[in-house]
Amino acid sequence: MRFEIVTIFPEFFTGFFENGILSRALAKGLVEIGVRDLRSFTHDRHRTVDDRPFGGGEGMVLKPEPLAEAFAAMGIAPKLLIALPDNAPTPEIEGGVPDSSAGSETGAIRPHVVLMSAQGRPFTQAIARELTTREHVVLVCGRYEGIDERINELYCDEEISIGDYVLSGGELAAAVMIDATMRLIPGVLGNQASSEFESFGAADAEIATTDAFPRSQHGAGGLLDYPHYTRPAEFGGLKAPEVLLNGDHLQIRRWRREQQLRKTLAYRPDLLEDAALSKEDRKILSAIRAEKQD
Ligand code: 6GU
Repeated sequence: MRFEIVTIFPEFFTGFFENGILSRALAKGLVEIGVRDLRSFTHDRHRTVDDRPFGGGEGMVLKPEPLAEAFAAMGIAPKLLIALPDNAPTPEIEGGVPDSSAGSETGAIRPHVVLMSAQGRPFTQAIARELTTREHVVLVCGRYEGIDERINELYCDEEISIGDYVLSGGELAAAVMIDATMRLIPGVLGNQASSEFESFGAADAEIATTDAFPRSQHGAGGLLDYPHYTRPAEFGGLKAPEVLLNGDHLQIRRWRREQQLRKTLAYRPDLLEDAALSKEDRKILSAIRAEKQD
């Protein structure tokens, strides 16, 4: 899978590639990342990428021409905005932007173009999973007040936000999306199970109550993860929970499931609505809720 980042801060990503899991994925060739410096697509002395907003107001807006040139350099033509009859000839595009069939002639798939913006649809684990089905994803990092909306209309397939807060630019958001997505690519994590079983992973509510084989982790079922402990058994005057030390794997699974339910109820009760909950889970939840009423 290939990610292509369009940014005015290419140096922002340097350290990010050296991150353990990502650097190994890059070395193994499972992930490729390209960074495009938006300023290299300017032609004036000051390498101008922004301009004042039409209609007035605060801040600056990324101007369309350097972005359009960056897309052209990646072989991405503007989408056709007008629905044409099947037999209609390909229209000429004003301004001489390259032909949109460039990709299909070489058999290449059009990259999936994502605009990083606080106005986008909220990024989730499900979107990360969806992105892993794409061969080539382009992430456009906005800066200042945003980018000229015509670039969004002409080139972008979707607009994604990483949460309800305002960042100074899309770079951090792009890094977050790449991190969350690349770890779901088969072969990237040493233990493929760990991506499925942590918070927001695959649903598997029943496993917590089955007494099948001992397992180190169980299905999260759309819940938050349980707390983890390692040696020493006592630290800072606090003991690791006894149940984790006694080797009874069924008891351990039950304890972990209960912790997941407790944590989710406390921090993200909204997740319980769509979570795959067993009868046993619902019993545990009622008990936790009853405790609180005492
Ligand atoms: Cl993707 N960009 C910016 N500028 N702010 C954000 C964001 C993205 N996601 C949340 N806040």
